[in-house]
Amino acid sequence: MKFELPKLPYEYNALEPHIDAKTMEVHHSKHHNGYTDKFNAAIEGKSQFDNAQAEDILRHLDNVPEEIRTAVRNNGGGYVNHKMFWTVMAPGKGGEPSGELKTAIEKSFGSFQEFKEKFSNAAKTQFGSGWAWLVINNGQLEIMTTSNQDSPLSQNKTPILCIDVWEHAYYLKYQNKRPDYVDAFWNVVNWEEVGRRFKETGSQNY
Ligand code: MN3
Repeated sequence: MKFELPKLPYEYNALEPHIDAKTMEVHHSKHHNGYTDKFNAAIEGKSQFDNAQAEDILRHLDNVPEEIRTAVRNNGGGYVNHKMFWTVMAPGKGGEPSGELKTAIEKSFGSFQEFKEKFSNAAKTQFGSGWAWLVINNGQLEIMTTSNQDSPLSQNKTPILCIDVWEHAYYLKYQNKRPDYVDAFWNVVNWEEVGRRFKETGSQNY
């Protein structure tokens, strides 16, 4: 196997009560595992991907052979998106960003509260399955959504925060109430990790 399902950096029940253990277990061991297997199956035997990072494959979807491009877009996207999602959450987190990221969010959105409302709204109103993102686009912070498992990387944007709004991410606990799940998500956002990602890619622009 080329790409491996990453271990969660915490236990399945660690994000309770905001995200329940059963959802985390199914989401990681079934859904994320499924994307990982299908991604590996899609690129099997394609030696041009032997030393490639999954993120780089998504950055250059045009270079992926047409007959596997859709499979790579969907399952490679699912692989990479979830890998990031697990790291931007952690138990006992939430609160607000600090340092350079805080300054950048205030500069871009007016205040942390305004950012939070705008991001929540994007997540709550994304029609059907998809993701909401905070990305760096040409040095600027932006909120965006994608459908299915599409990655901002494929649009030359670098994600630093994301929320999965597929029903499988919340249905067991929240049923049809996606807004409640989005509101609960703020209690588990790992701002240290988001700040680290920001520093890595975009902080020089602020
Ligand atoms: Mn998911």
